[in-house]
Amino acid sequence: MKMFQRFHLAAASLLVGLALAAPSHAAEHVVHMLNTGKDGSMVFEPDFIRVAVGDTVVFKPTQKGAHNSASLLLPAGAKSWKSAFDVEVKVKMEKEGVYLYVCEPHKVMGMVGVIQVGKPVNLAEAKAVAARESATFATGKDRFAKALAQVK
Ligand SMILES: [Cu+2]
Repeated sequence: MKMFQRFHLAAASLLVGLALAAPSHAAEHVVHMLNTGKDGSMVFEPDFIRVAVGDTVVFKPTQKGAHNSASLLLPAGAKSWKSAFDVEVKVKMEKEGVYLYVCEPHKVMGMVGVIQVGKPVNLAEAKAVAARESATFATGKDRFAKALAQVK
């Protein structure tokens, strides 16, 4: 009986070890495009997400309102994107760094967001571009800064 218990324990720890060693599957993260969200009108929700290299971000037109998602600033070597209005788009995040994106029709209302992929290697550049762009917004001027403040 003792022998069996020991074997059982060994088998169990081997299984746990295998589970921990198994490569994790790339995750999908959903960002909703909304006319009205927790932070007011015309928002991406959540407007900041931290993901791993290889993960996918899904921009969902949860409330239709001529929203799109278009990259504004990318880390070196990353592919830009631009979706059609009110059409879901999936973007695979393949390069490490900070990404800024906007809804083109509502950028002026601060409909913008930030994605951190791995280490924020281009944070200084992202902050500079965000500040320059935000100065041109009519409303939601602080949204880029609030999202970027969550980068770590
Ligand atoms: Cu929009």
